[in-house]
Amino acid sequence: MYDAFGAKKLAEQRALDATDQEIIAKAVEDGVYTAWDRLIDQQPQCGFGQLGVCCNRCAMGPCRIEPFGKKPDKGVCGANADLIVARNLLDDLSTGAAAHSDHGREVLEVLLETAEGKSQGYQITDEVKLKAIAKEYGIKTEKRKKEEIAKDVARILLEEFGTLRNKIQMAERAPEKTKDAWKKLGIVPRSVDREIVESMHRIHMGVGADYVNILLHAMRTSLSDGWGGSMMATEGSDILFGTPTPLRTRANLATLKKDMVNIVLHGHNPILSEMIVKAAEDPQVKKHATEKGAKGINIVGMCCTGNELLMRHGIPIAGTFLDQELAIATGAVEVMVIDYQCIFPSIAQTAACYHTKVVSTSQKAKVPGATYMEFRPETALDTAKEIITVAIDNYPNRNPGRIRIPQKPIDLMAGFSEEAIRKALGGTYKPLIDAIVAGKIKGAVGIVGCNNPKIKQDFGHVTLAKELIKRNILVVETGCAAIACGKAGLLVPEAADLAGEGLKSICNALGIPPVLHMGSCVDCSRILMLAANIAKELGVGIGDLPIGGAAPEWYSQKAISIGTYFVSSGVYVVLGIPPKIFGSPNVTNLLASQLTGLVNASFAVEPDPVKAAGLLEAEIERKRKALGI
Ligand code: SF4
Ligand code: MSK
Repeated sequence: MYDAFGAKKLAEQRALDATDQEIIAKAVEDGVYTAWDRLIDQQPQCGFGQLGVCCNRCAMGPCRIEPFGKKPDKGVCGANADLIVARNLLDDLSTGAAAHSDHGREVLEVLLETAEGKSQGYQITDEVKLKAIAKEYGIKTEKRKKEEIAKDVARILLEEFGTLRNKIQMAERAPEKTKDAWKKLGIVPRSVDREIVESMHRIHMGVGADYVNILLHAMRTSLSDGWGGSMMATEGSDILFGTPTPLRTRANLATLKKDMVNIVLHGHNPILSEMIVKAAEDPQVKKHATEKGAKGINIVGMCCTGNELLMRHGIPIAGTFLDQELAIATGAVEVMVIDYQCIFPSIAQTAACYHTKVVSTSQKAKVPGATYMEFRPETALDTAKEIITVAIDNYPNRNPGRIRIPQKPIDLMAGFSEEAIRKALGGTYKPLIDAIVAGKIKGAVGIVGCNNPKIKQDFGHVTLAKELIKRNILVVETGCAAIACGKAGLLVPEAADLAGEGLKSICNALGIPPVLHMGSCVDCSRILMLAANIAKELGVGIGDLPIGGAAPEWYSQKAISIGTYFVSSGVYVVLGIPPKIFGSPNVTNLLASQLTGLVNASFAVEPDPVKAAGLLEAEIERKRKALGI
């Protein structure tokens, strides 16, 4: 047990943000068992697992390979370290690609049901995007109602998950040179489900034994996510809920309100969270809240469903992945609504320490101890109102003595979709390209991904972003990385004062922050489109651009897929947490070095964010030199 002083010290080690530190200390004093405590209890973590050389794939195992040339050097089936590491990596990557893509499929299913008039509460919001995608797919738009067009668009996109079309049309958006590299390597993605199912087949015992061939399929599967499932999630969500445009909002745990019914929306898919936001506007629902003694309903986001709401409606965001338990530990959350991905399986046990109720909503993601309220498009708005009612009825159950809400939310600017960035530049990327050519901006880096309790919360994201902008490198972000930098005050135009002179002058001229929030994890597809459109304007491949990517605090299998589709598309990626590949020097060498000759990009691992900034800057300089600028 820690006294107040010890709890404060521990909190300072665990998180960068002052509001997080305050609530970590409270959680420690309250005796709440969080991810940081569970990590300590897991020490020492298995060395074979960390190196990726354990295999539990079949009933002849589990097997493990001695990494330093000792016996056993093969599993019972004869698999060596290269194969075991490559198969494990493909397994993880395919899990991540599946998670993104299944989310995308659900968005498209709702789009279809909306077009057919079968859903409740949804509508087609961005008709311009709907028609642009229809055109891309050869769907007639003249003299047709938007619902008719949407029906065809949803159906044709859903077909890209299956195998009949055998082609992902959206991957055609990549520049010719990038696609040529994919063709040469035989990694053009054919369909979302096909690549993922084939991954599962390939990693079965006795199928693939060649690690190179397995890794090539990993690249293809990741491309089916980035240029397929994730991109469809983004585009489908934009059609339904609107394409984001710049707006102002606030972040951190201080967005929770003392005298209001607090509802935290946690997970990934906007099809749920959008309806809760809509239902909270209902006058009857609002009246109910005041009858229970609250001043109103306060909805805040968390993780990527929070990012979706923040990007489109400016709903405040309470925090990142590692804030989910902290939000509950404020003692002020009536309900945490969850859909799926990045939700701690023990979240309901954390909630049981306070009055908070966890409401799970997806058939795919039931959680012991949570109240299950199934969310279906046909009854979406009714269910959303019922969920809010649960929260309101729980408000009087608060224990005032256990509530602590930090004082100061931080302002931020978000909503930088690819379309919004282009518009801010005057409809063309020329001003940005000119600034890059002139050296005012050296290049750009996408910082993405999660928190991981192995790293002080947000330290990797924030330190790296600050280092890069100081070096005149524009930063674009998604996921928890963007929330972290929002909490740290980097997502406001005034943060340009922290940037180098060149970047600062551009940001001041455009009134934008030096770190741009581009959305949720699936919205990494927006970064792909940004890179693709700039490359096309220049007549080069994505691999030629002076850009990079980083995931300083990643934990998720989805991040493996994201990192791999960036590298496969030509973007050098630095990881702050080592992937589980170091048990195979061959796999490591291929990913960290040989890929450069194939896609002009590779992976690097650098836990120190200042050194990571140096690596990214060196890569940007290499590409600038090759472009002759
Ligand atoms: Fe062991 Fe091979 Fe089975 Fe893996 S697939 S558990 S290495 S026997
Ligand atoms: S929520 S995948 S912790 S970014 Fe997308 Fe954050 Fe990573 Fe989940």
